[in-house]
Amino acid sequence: MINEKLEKAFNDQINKELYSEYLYLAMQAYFERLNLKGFVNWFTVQVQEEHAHAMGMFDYVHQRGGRVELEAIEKPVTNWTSPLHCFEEVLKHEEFVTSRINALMDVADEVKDRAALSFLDWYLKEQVEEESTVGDVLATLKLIKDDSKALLMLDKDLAARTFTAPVIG
Ligand code: OFO
Repeated sequence: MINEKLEKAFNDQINKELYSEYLYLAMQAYFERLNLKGFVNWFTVQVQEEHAHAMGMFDYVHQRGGRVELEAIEKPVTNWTSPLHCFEEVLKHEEFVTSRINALMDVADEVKDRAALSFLDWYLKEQVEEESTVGDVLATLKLIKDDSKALLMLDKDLAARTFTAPVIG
């Protein structure tokens, strides 16, 4: 049976993962408005990944005999001044999520729940990967500046991203 304090921390993180899904859906809509279909594809995959992250925790809380309490999802920002600005915000958001996963692990540590710590290791590794992937796109966007041809080339690259359902835990 999961400790009550840890159950609450998991529920908070489920909300953050669902917010991530919602934020990236808003970004997907932004790139639809710019007609950059490769970016749209990149965010479509990102949205699916965030949903999988939320559901991984949703299933885990149940598996541990806990109760999932869904809270309201915050309204995301819906506009950005440029693709570069948007990706700066993606990186900031992923860094925030990393800090939340760390905080969740601190609670698991505090209540000495080693099984939860081992489960959350996957999320920690995923955050390292996500920050690195987003950092790469951001670095390219910084090089591109106002070169629309280069932006279209990046758009083409991002069109290749595909979703593979993660095996969590
Ligand atoms: Fe859920 O990993 Fe990004 O936010």
